[in-house]
Amino acid sequence: MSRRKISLIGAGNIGGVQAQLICQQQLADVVLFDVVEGRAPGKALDINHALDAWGTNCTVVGTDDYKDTAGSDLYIVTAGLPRKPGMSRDDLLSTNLGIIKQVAAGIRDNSPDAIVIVVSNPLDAMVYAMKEVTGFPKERVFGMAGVLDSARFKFFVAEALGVSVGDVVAVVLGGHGDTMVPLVRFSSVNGVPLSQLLDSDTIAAIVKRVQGAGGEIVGLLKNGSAFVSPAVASVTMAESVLLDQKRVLPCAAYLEGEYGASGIYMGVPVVIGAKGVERILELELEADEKAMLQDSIDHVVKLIGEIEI
Ligand code: A3D
Repeated sequence: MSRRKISLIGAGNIGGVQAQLICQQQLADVVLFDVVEGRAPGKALDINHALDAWGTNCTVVGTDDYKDTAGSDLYIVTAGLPRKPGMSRDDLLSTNLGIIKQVAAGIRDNSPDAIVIVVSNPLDAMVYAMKEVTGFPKERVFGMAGVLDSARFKFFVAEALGVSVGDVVAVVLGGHGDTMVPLVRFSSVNGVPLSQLLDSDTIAAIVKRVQGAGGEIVGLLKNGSAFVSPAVASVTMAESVLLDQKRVLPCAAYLEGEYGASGIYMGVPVVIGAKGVERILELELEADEKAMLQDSIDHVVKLIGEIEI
């Protein structure tokens, strides 16, 4: 059986780490694409020189030609600008929309059967634009945000309690922005509810920090945004597709009535397998959780309303 093929559109900070992880995990051969001359071939060559030490046979090719991505099983898209200190993700809308439209056309014309995971911000709007321009079915176009947001939630809980991060279960719903909804009631340490382990002020402080964690890193780095954890989160989703793992992961999925939203992308728990988003899981929410989620829905609806395809 020949190896699978993943194309990474954007060979910046996140794209470079994704290529490295995919090779190290022997998931697929990688095509790394970027518009900046030399960036993708340079990173590809560098990673290929580590293959021997990693004992892997998967290789990376760097290119600026979409034809080299033809026949890919899966694309992960990070093309676009990251935030600078003081910017919100929404400030990237018009610049990144133009880029995503180009990328979507390249994918549609070269790999009409591919699955696409979008990472570029503002996430919920960019993944919507990707679906509109490719015309791909909703199952095959989805976004990475919730896996990262819940990983951040898990880390802050583990840190506060001095327990293994692997024992923390944390659920985050909603758009990928300041209105995201960390769901404390569904979060636990191996089944023990957070409310039995932490006082309400500490939980509230953690929730706030999760909502602002991306901005906290932008403020510290001053020149770019988080890139290792977004790469890991998106490769986790890609792995669930390629190995048909049926993992239950929070992803930006296209909603048609679920959670009271229609015609938008937003973070919800889904089953990810070989067909992409195979099922959306609907949680029964209480009134205060519904109100927070509605805020997030309203925000995403407004953002998507600003898009012209
Ligand atoms: P960066 O290191 O700047 O890489 C982006 C790459 O995109 C650069 O190499 C550009 O040359 C390339 N690019 C620009 N235009 C095009 C184009 N038309 N076609 C192909 N490539 C192009 O940024 P990064 O890797 O740190 O972040 C990439 C994106 O991910 C940004 O929009 C971030 O805001 C976003 N991001 C999202 C999350 C989520 O959780 C959703 C987390 C972190 C970053």
